[in-house]
Amino acid sequence: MIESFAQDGFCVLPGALSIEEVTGLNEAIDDHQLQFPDGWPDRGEGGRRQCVSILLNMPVFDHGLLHPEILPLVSRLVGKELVVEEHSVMVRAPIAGNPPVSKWHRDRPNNPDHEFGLEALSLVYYLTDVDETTHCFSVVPETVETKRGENLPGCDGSSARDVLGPAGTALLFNAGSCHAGRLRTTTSERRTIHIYFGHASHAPLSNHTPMPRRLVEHPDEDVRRLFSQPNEVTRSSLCPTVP
Ligand SMILES: O=C(O)CCC(=O)C(=O)O
Ligand SMILES: [Fe+2]
Repeated sequence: MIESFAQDGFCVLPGALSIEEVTGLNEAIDDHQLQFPDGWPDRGEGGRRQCVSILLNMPVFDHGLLHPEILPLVSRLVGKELVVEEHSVMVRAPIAGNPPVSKWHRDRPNNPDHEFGLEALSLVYYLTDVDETTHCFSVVPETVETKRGENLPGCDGSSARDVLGPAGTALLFNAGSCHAGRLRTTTSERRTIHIYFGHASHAPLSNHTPMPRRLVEHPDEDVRRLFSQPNEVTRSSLCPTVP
């Protein structure tokens, strides 16, 4: 997996979640959408809704963050300063007509000083089956030498690879890689979890996700360390009330 990540800037992890785990997560999403509809704003792009606060209410999502087989790989890739930066769930609606064109982009810069060129690492879980008839995540392979070099190619998606797989598939990608959601005319909804990891000594990557107290103040020191670089929204939600 490490070699494949160094070669392409991403790797696919089949069967990362069991069918039972996927079912439990989808039920939690259904419940959350009913209880907290305002937490699911429509972000355009042919019907993309994304919730950044589901962790606060649904501890069933902790497993994907602390996954016993994936977290060691994440730690090996990012290094000893590993922290969790962002967590969200995305729901992309079916599209009856022509889909909008894909928006190719890099979420973050690459980091030439890092062994794998990583400023941020993203972990995506598919919670619905993804194939040629559904929306999918698509990413352009780039070697670690390219990412750490001075002549980063443009980002037009022409050599992108579509990541397909059943619900429970996971994907790790350098958030500095060129990627997009490839949207299709489809009757299927696509559901994904998006997690970003970064470095404790760098500024927080975003101010989107409030991390829950049960993780920030977790009894296990190794877990606490993952949440030791809280963004502002986390700090403000955890601080004691000022009279
Ligand atoms: O929907 C997707 O597969 C990609 C989404 C994405 O690139 C992002 O949220 O930054
Ligand atoms: Fe992105």
